[in-house]
Amino acid sequence: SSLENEPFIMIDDTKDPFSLIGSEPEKILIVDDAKDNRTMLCELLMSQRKVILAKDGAQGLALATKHLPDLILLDVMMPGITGHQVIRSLKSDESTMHIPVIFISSKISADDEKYGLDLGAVDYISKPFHPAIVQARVKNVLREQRNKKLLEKLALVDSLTEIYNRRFYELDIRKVWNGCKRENKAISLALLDIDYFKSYNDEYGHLSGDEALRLVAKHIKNQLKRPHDIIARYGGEEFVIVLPDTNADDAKRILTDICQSIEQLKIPHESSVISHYVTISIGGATMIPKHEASHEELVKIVDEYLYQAKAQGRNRVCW
Ligand code: GH3
Ligand code: MG
Ligand code: MG
Ligand code: MG
Repeated sequence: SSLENEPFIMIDDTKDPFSLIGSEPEKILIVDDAKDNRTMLCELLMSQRKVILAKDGAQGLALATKHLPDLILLDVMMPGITGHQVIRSLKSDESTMHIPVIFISSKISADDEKYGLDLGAVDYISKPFHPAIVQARVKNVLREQRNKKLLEKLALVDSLTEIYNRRFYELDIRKVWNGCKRENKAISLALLDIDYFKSYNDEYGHLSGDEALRLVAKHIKNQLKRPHDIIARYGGEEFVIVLPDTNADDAKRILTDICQSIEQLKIPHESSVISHYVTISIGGATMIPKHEASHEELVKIVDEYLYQAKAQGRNRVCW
């Protein structure tokens, strides 16, 4: 069924990687041991969506983990693993626990339905099913799911610069830290601060300051090529860069390039003491995470190096 007539928040989703509403068709996994049911449900739901079919619980679980669908339509009575066991398994796995599940079953007593909802299903459809009811309920759940994803992304993106925000950084650094600790890999971190930005605002006005912040953020983001390297807005005119699995030499080269390229952007800054253009100072450090250390200690070191970069004249990387 068409999604075109639905009321929906309009967001410009051309600004990758934060295309806030995915343009990919939604994926629905149908798990039912009766072939006729699978065929009918597939025909009902396939318009503008991708439908994946599983003929029993085991296959359902495997396909759910592999495809991470946006919705699962789950039969209850199946030979082997029942629908109840399938949903328990889905809800106990971090990667699948957030996928909404709708039961579709001929077990239709109030107790059956309550049991299914208690297991974490978002809805319960009785068999024999009415085609229009299946379509309407699926549409509702998918809409909720889209809105939820949209809000989750909005919560992690800085609205001015459209790079990640501090909250995303806090989540990301924990994951990266633990990952590098497990694999005994180095992690490099950097704090970046725009030089004499207060006087930039004084000279050109706050709106121009905002524009300069956007330009600098976008430029740095474009220079980070590997998918796991991230830049986030740390505070006012400060940014943080996380480079997982990156040794000190590589990190120094990347950050030196970034520092130089900002001055080469030639954003006029006539009241800067050290240049005619906007420049940044960077503090950086590399660590192999150890049991006793935390990522906060790395931040502390990096912050001291940033202070040194400022003290030594700005527009430089200190290590
Ligand atoms: P330094 O070289 O020592 O970093 O000097 P600075 O002037 O950049 O340092 P300071 O921390 O004193 O000033 C930071 C300025 O950044 C002050 C604040 O007005 C400006 N700023 C922070 N966030 C924003 C923002 O979102 N938009 C604009 N336009 N300015 C901002
Ligand atoms: Mg069945
Ligand atoms: Mg600052
Ligand atoms: Mg500054």
